[in-house]
Order: sequence, then C-alpha cells, then structure tokens
Amino acid sequence: MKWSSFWVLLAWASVAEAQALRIAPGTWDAQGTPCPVLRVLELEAPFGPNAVVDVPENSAAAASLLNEDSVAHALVVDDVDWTSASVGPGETLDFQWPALASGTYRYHLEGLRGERLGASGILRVGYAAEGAFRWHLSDLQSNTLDSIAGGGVPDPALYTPDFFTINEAHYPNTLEDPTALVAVNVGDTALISVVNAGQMDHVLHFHGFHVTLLQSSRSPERAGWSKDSVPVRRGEGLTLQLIAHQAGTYPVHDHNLIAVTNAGFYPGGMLTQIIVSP
Ligand SMILES: [Cu+2]
Repeated sequence: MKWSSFWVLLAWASVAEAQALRIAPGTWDAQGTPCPVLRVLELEAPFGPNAVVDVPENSAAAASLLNEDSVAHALVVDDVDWTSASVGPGETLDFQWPALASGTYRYHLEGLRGERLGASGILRVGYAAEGAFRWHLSDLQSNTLDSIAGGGVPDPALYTPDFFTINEAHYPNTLEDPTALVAVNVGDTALISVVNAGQMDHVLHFHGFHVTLLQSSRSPERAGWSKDSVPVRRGEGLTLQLIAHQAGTYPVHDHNLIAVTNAGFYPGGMLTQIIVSP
C-alpha cells in the first residue's frame, strides 16, 4: 500500500472511532408520575439511561455531542479538572475526552440544570471488557424537577430526595438490568464501575463478599483496599473487583436507609443483588 493511502485510511479510522452522543430531554417515571429529565445518550439510541462511554487509556478519544436541549451546555469530568467547550441548542460540538489513566470516572453536564435533571454517566477508561458491570448511582427529588426544567433554582438546604437509583432505575427494576444485577458463576472475577451522580454521598454495603477497590478517581490511596462497605462520594468514580468465591444470592445496597426506599416505602431505591451460580 502507498503511504498516501495508508494515511487516508488512518484518518478515516480515527473519524469512524469518534463516539457520537446527544443531549436529550425526556421524562423519567417516578412510579406513575413522569418527571422531566435530561440524558446524555448515544446519538442513535432511544431515550433511556445515560450512555456509558468507553475510551482507551491515556488517549484523547474523539467524540461529538449534539444538543437537543433548549439551552447551552458543557460537559465536565469530575476529579480531573476537564470541561468541554459549550454547545448551543441544536448545535453539535466536536471534542476530545481528556487522556486518563485506566479506571472509572463520572461525566456530566455542567451546572444545576444538567446535574439535577440527571445528565450524567460513566466514563470507563481502558477496560471495556465483556461482562463488566456498572452502577451509576443517583438520587433525586421528584417534585422539584418541573421547576428546575423551567429554569427554577431550588434551595439546596431544602433538598429532600425521594428516589434513589442505579442506572436510572430503582429497586425492584434494578434486577431487570443485566449490568446492575451481578449474575456470575463461582470462581468468576467481576469488575464493577461505580459513579455517584447524586447530590449526597452514598455508601454501598455488600453482603457475602469483600470487594477490592482497584481505583478511585478521588482518592488514589484507597486502591487495594478490601471492604464490605464502600463510600462513594459525590462525583467520585470507583472500579471494584469482586471474586465470586461462594454460590448464593446476596443483596448490595446503600447503607443509608432512606436510599433503599421509593417515595418513603421500603424496600426500594439503591438496592440490587449479586447472584452466584454454582
Ligand atoms: Cu447490608
């Protein structure tokens, strides 16, 4: 092959790899009451949970972002001091994700509207392995979302969340999500990407297992810790390793008891299971 055609191919390949995303307004169902929300989705994906973005490690991966919302937005990656340029309504921004060490990070739209309407997701760097699980944790106050969507600014001191979600679903719907329900076989090693997209810190409690914290976007000194309870602070990304040494069904839940309710009723919220088959 001539070098000239090699470079054309290389340029084509790098364009083809750019992940196309969109900012999409829609609704989220709070037990029969639809609430306005924002999501960051893959360009062609139907409305649903926020996109998981996979990029190689130490590489500024190309991406694009179409803004279908009515106001301008910028993307932020927490804990790494990165913000994209702004993208106006109806416009598309071409950008590059920051080059990062392997692990789990949280991306989201900057500002109150993007944060509180739930435009936030998992940025998974360097390990887009088959069988990797993911928990995008969040909390929301459903009766404030109409006001925020209309430009209102709630008093943060009055924040009273009533729904707590994993991948934008609350228990028992979490069990329908094969990326939130950790179903493995004895002897398997599972990787779980966790981010906290909520307004409050969350503490995951594992029954049956200690997990090893492989990486934290906020506290690198925690790498290697083996715990049955794992704090996940606002905006933090963690990569957890679970070695399935025993068969059975085990709950995983936020240790803050309000977070395992739906609109005040137990059980609900931030609760899923680890199911290990013999
Ligand atoms: Cu527990």
